[in-house]
Amino acid sequence: MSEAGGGRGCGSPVPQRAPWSLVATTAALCLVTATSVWTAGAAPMSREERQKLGNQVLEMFDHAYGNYMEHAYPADELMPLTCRGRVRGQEPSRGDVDDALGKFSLTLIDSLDTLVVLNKTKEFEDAVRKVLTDVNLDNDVVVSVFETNIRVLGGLLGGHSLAIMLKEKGEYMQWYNDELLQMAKQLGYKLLPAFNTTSGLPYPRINLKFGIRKPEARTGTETDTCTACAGTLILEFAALSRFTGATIFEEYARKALDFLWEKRQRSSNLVGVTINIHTGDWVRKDSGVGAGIDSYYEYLLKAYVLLGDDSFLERFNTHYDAIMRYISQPPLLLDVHIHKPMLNARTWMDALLAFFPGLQVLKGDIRPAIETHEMLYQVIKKHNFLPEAFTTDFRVHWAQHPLRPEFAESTYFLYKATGDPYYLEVGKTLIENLNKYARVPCGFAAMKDVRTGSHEDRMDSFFLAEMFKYLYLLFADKEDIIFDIEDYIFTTEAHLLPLWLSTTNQSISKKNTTSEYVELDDSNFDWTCPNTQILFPNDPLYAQSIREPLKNVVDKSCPRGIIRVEESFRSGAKPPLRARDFMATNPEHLEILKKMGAASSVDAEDGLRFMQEMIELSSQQQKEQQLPPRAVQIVSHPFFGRVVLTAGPAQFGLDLSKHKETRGFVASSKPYNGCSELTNPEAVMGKIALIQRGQCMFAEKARNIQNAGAIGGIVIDDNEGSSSDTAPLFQMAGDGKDTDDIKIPMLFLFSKEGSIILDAIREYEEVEVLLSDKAKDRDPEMENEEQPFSENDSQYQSAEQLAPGSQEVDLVDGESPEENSPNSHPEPLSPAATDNAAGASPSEQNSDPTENQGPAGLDGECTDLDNQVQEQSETEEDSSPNVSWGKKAQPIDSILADWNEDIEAFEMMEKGEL
Ligand code: DMJ
Repeated sequence: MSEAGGGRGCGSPVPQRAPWSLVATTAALCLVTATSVWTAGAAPMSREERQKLGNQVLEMFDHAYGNYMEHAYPADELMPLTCRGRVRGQEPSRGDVDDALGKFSLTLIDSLDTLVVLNKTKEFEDAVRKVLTDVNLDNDVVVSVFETNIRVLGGLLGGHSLAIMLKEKGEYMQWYNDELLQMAKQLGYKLLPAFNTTSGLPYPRINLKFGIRKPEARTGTETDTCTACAGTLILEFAALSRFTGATIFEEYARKALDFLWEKRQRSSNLVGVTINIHTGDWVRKDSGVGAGIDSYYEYLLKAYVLLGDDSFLERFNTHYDAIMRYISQPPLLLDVHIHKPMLNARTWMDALLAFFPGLQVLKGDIRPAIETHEMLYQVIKKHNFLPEAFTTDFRVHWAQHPLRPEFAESTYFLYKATGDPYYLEVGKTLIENLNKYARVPCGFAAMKDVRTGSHEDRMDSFFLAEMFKYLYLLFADKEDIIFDIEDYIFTTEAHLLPLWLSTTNQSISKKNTTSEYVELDDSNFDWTCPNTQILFPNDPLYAQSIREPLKNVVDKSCPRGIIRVEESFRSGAKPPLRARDFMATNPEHLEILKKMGAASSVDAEDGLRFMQEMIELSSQQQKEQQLPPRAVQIVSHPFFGRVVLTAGPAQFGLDLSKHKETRGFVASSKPYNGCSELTNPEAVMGKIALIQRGQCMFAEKARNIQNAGAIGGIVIDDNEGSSSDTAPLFQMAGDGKDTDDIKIPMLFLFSKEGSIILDAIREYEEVEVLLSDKAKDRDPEMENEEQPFSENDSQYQSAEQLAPGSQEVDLVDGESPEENSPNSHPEPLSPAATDNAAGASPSEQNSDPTENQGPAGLDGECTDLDNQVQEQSETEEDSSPNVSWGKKAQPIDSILADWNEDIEAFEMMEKGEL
């Protein structure tokens, strides 16, 4: 660890040497690596196996980076399903997420220092040359200031940091003359106009060519920004100032941080998610450690580490204390209101908070880090990836997963802190899941839906900037890396900045900032640099002993909104009534309800939370009455099941969630719209028919292809350019008549996904697909299945077996086909019924035998299949006459409207407090 100069090391004077050796700020100033021999718990991993896993990471990186360079560069990102570059303006807009794309070869810049960490020095040299010759930072494009800072400015600075390191070593980069730094400076100046506000908080977006406000800039009218957006600049901006001597960058970033600190809610010491950049009013007053705030906290602590300024540590510690008091409900981290911090603001958590255990390690607070990490790992084991959001009882709330690196980051830091080989096993699982579920022939594809295993045509640059670094470093020994990583600090995008910056151009740090220098007392260093011998008192099983009680927290306990449960029990009081437990027929519940808002402030808080939960529950129930998405998996050569397309379900035909998947070759029907008797029955017989959307009802198309002998149907949207990336899930409704005669499964693909199949037919002629509720594992077996399945194969459904009305189905025990028909339900399923009826697919339930020890009911309940937020039901040409979704929610609507009024009143009251 480099502690020379102003960069702070451990505040604690306690020596922390043998049997631990210090690991530098890359992991934590106060971190330790265990060297002792493990006597129990996870078995130690041999050097050989670690090397094997490290090599696997290298191979995976080559697959991702190689495909980007071959098929996408100079575009910002790779689209791994269609194997081309994502160029902004040429693809349908995805909203804010596109603001990271500035036509500046984002993925290349974000990958620069990863190449060096992964020992690909030659490739790094080539990549730097490409950046210098090809990248233009002066494009007429509106970009996010935050994303451009962490990915591009950070990428250039990380590249520069390692370029000068290599040059000094004397072999590579001898020609390098600070060109990346010059580019970084140019970009820094381009971002500065964003800070032209009275508060000093930056505008969220800027036009790279025209800046802010000018009419041609097409930005500058925004009033709000997120806290992380304004508070995640100091590392890159200070590094830029200190590398170049141009003080202005560090000054601006400090001013923004000073303003946020001034605006913290003074009684709770928390910050909200979004803030008005002109008035400084909190716009969203909920507060957590995930989306919108995350890296603000990260940068306070790391700014202290990099710059050695005690005021940053004081701020961090003040916030951390508040986080641990209100937000941390181990193993959960739940958002609260900044003015009423005992009041939960949500009943779900987002995936971005997975970085927090890593930050807690840096802080030196290991126990809660281990607990939260363990909880997250159990969620991952259920769904293979961390869904973007999940509820307090571990149901999927938002089902996407864009290959985020936060969990790998925390895993790496926890391994460095504890030396527990358990974390190596966790890393191994992450590698396996990425290869098994996200790897496609042209890179790695984000998960569109972790429940179905379907993909999105997206590989974000942070996947290369962060994921591969943390995974590689997890398994690497010191000698596997060509420089001493302990001399650097990771930015939020995992770019490397050298610690020696702390002593360079130091004088600028105090200029023009409003914060006063604070002499810290000892309490600020509590937990910061724990004596590791106290943390792990001669007990190599320390981490395991913390994980043990949480072993089945996700699978077994199914906590139903663990909110202040601990406190209630501690004080002997009854736990508050939760909305989802409420029964209108229960007199005790009615009594509690009456009391809410009337008596003490605690009752009032309970009442308000109850109302909010009721509203959330009601809208959730309405969403849950929609059918979940389905998957179309291309299983023939050269896809071998690796490409999984998100498909819309049908409210008629075979329900794939209850029956075995349908597998078959595809054939286009004639006429293509499938609106009349097919003229090519011999071509679709025993196959999955492709039909174009439009001109008649979906049910009519289904009947026509079924009569021609098709075993399934895929309706492809006729609206050119439509895609599941941008459109909400589409559900095909029936025709208002009895559709029980339709026995084959029908799925819907948007035009972009449909064209992936059509292109495959053009190229390979024979294309075989699997229609299911969840993608089948892409195991090596599939790759050996180059030959079509034989007719003896149990999954192969021949035309004879599948004459209309006689197809082979895998029934749920004891149910008749009629009972299984989606149309046989007299009413929409309640959320609980949906869970129990659909449950997890057999493959999920069997994936880990140790996960299935609890009562089946509980397991089923906790397993998920909640529906995604963005869902939609539509009929073909008119509104659906046979759908009565949401009926049950009707009577409560008027109550909810009243409650909404109450909540608004409460919020006005809160404003008064401001
Ligand atoms: C990265 O770009 C950064 O880590 C950022 O701070 C938030 N998360 C994304 C990746 O998930």
